Amino acid sequence: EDGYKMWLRYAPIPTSTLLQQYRRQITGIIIYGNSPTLRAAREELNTALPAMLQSPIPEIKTLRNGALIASPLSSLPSALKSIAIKEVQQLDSTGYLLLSTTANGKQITLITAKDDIGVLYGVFALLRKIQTQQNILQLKEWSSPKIKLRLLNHWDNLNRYVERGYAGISIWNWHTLPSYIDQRYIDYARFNASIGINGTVLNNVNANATVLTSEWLLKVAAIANTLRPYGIKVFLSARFSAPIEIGHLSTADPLNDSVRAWWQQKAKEIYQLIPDFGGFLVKANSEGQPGPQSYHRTHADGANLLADALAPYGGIVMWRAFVYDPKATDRFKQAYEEFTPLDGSFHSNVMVQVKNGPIDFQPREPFSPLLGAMPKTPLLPEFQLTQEYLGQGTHLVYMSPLFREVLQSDTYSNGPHSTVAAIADGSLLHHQLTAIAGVSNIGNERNWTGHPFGQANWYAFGRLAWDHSLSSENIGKEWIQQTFGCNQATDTILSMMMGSRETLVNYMTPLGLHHIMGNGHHYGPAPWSNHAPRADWDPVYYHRADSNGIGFDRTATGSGALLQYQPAVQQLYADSNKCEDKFLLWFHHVSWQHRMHSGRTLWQELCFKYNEGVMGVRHMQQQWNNIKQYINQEQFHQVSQLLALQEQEAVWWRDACLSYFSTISRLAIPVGMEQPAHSLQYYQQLHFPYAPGN
Ligand code: BDP
Repeated sequence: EDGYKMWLRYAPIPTSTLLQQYRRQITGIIIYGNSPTLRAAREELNTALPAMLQSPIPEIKTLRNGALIASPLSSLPSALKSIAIKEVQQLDSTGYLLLSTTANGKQITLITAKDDIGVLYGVFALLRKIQTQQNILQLKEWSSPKIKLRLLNHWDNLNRYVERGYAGISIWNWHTLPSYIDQRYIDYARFNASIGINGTVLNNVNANATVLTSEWLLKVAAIANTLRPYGIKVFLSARFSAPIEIGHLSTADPLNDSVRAWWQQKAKEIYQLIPDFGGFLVKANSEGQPGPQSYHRTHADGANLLADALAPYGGIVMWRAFVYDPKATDRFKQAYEEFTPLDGSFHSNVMVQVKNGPIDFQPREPFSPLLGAMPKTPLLPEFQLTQEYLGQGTHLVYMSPLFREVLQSDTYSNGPHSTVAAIADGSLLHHQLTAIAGVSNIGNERNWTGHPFGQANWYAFGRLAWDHSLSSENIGKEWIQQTFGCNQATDTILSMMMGSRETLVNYMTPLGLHHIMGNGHHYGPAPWSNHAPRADWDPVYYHRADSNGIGFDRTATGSGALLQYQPAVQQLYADSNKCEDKFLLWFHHVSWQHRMHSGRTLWQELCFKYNEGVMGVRHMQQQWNNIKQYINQEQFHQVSQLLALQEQEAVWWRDACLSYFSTISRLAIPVGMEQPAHSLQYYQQLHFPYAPGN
């Protein structure tokens, strides 16, 4: 029990009437067909069922009571086909149907779909039910994914260092590829398929062109071959200047004929090796990355160049909108300003990939105003699973509530109910290309994600990408039961998880504070920091605390960023007396004496929230201790140590931030609240030589 198996542990069902029921319900397996995907389905059933039911479940040839049939509709014998055809017709090409039914007088369970991959998804759905000890007697359930491309983005460098990775080095061992296929690649594919993830970008957006050389493409092809049976397509981050770096051209100008020919030839080479290659992800003219603007061309010129090269093969370009310029007055506004004028000029196989918030994956951000502002362009929201700004490798934070908060946000871009989710799934504007991306938190640590609870964020992202209407509670419960077993600890763990994101917001950046962490490594508090190479990397740029008050005025009287939203959204935030506390300092510079909804002054509320955050972590520690008997020793100890560290770090955040803000507000931390153990100078002098950098 070292966490390697994650949510696919397939632990024995404890002896009970339920176990007897499962054993009656599933007595043998029939799979019609023999593709690599169906073989993966068969293998999963052969591993999982005997382990959970503690009895052999043979493969059988003829129907009998308890037969479990897993096959695409087209391969089913006609009697079975006619039972399922109506429901299967309602599925998309990758959805699945689970059905308890009778055929030839026998009670059977049928998993079917239009395609083999749907069968694999159905197998995982059934196994999830058994792992979470649900009744499988009267199954009649069908499900299709709401979003077509459900992607992980690895920020993995070719030397295996993972940018913002807190779980060891990259799982892609480029050195031993293509000859050696690590079992981890197969297990990675299984975990992803079990939650419906169907695409992965293998390398960092701060890209190295080497991955596009012929030698490296063989390695990429070996990974693609391994993931393919599990329905996962491979994508690459493409470096815009690759024609210069590996093509030996003198330019990467998107309108240059030799450059165009180079990319076309490169696409042809890739598709010869990887016929189902997904396409390119590109970070251009951002944080030092090359891009079309270096040639006085637009992002659309750049994206279309690559899109044209990929189009003959069905590939797509995901062009990132994460751009900002050190000279601008408010970084918040920049992606919108740069991209909205380009709406309508991207070719049809381009998507624009937009981070969930306008700045950068903060513990809480309002949704990016770009989401909803480019109706002619399919937009794909990007979330960050790796906890760059959420405690990195040491804090327990369940991020599903963050994902859901953004997905459920109403942009009003096409009237009410224009949620971010409706943009992502294409239902709002009827785009055919739909996608969602999560920056991976995976590394080569034994348990994949470093912090054992990091697994829950990978899990939740996949489940929401499949169906964004699922609740964080239900997803969390599924994950807990599969990971820790079904026992009396479930509710306690769920309660820890459900409160954890708000707890972190409170001890790091309450009331709408943002970007007040240490420069570069982004670890730990540094609200005083004011001499980064660029002003928009400095905390003081974001909190703007002075003797009068604190916060960034983004209303019409300030930077005007709020005006990028639809009027209905503006109304929510425009008035500092009505704006929800949690977004207040995102949009307003308010006096330290500002009256909050609680009746406290802003200063008091800030102190209160920071304290609440620390108390929240202490509460999680107590909760964890209370369930010791239900958790295996190794994991219990691991999480206990991490929670202790989280408590220390929460105290550090609170004390460092309040010490600093109190020198600016000239107000004392209220008597009765825990006081900082050290002086402000102490916190300012702390250095973090071991914090993972960028
Ligand atoms: C920021 C990270 C940086 C990434 C960048 C990006 O600090 O390491 O390269 O985003 O998304 O969050 O490209």
